[in-house]
Amino acid sequence: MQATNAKLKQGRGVIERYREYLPFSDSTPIISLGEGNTPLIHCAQLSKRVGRGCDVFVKNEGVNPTGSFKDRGMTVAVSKALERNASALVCASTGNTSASAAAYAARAGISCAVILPAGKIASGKLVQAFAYGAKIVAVNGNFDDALRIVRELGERDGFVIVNSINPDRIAGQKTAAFEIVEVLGNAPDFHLLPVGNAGNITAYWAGYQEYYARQRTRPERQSNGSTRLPAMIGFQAAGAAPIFHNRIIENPETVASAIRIGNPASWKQARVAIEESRGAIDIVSDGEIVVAQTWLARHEGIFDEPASAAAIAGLFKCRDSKDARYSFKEIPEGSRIVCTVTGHGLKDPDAMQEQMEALIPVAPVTSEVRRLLGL
Ligand code: AN7
Repeated sequence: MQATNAKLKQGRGVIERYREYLPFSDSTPIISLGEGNTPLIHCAQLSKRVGRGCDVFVKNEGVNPTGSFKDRGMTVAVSKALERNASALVCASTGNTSASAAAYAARAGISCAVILPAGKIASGKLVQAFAYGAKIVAVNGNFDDALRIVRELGERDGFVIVNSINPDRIAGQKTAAFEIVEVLGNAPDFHLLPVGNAGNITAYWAGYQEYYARQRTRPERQSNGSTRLPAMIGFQAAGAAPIFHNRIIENPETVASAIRIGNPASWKQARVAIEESRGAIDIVSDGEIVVAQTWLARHEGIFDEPASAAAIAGLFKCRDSKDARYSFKEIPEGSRIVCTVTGHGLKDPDAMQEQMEALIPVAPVTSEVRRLLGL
């Protein structure tokens, strides 16, 4: 059965690859879609833009099975839910958590209820929740209202919350940091990522710390070890920046609907990650986000969703702006920088609506086409 074994290996997800770092016993069922093992892409144009011989890498989480980093946490949360005989999942979401929860619930053969802020979910993500057969409730409120309701619904019998307040989600998501250390041979000097509910920055920091601790206690495991810890630099959208401003934002607003969150669940843990790593939390405007999204697609061939582009906009800010909380002007020569692209650009096609509408068809005549191409 060699062919079968090869196939099984190819589809291995984060639980099979990192079981010893996860809360799993031999009898825990595994619900996986082959998530993780995403490319860490060296970006020549981004590196040039930063200068000083720095190398910038993008960890492209947009190529996960449902198109975002949430799948890493969901495979663990749903597998653990099954171990506890759960019959239903529930989550609040700005879109990606619900897409991922719905897919893994379908795979596990259990039901999934998703509570969404009405009119604020990117169309690609809403399509996914419908496709995977979730029970969908839209509330006239924002994500923070939806999460409050989910908490109030509570962990009733057979019912598991799969937002990042569930520690199994964080445990799964920390595997992205492991993969980065393995590819680079060490942790990077800086790690930039968007911050919404602040679960991911918490998870990455946990992952980097865990590999660092292992290296110190078990140095024979060179290939898995890291001898440094990165500075964690998180970016919020300017209109949805509770951690940056150190206060709850009642009516968060941003084009990056995934991070339109005013009261993050992992606020304290994010603060700890930023302080312990000597990193920073900063803001980027919607305008900067849109520019960065287009720039990355056109210069590196990586199409990310607006929330993810906040990290790229943040990189530009660190490089170019006097107002940056963290300046890359004095960055040590040859530093390694990783930016996480958290979700795929196809999730949010509405962002390109205007350009798509401007496409007026012409007669199928070569001379017409030539004229439009300016040839
Ligand atoms: C693409 O789906 O909160 O700071 O409900 O979808 O860990 O919340 C999504 C968040 C960044 C922020 N990038 O991560 C949800 C949700 C993308 C996202 C974030 C989200 P966290």
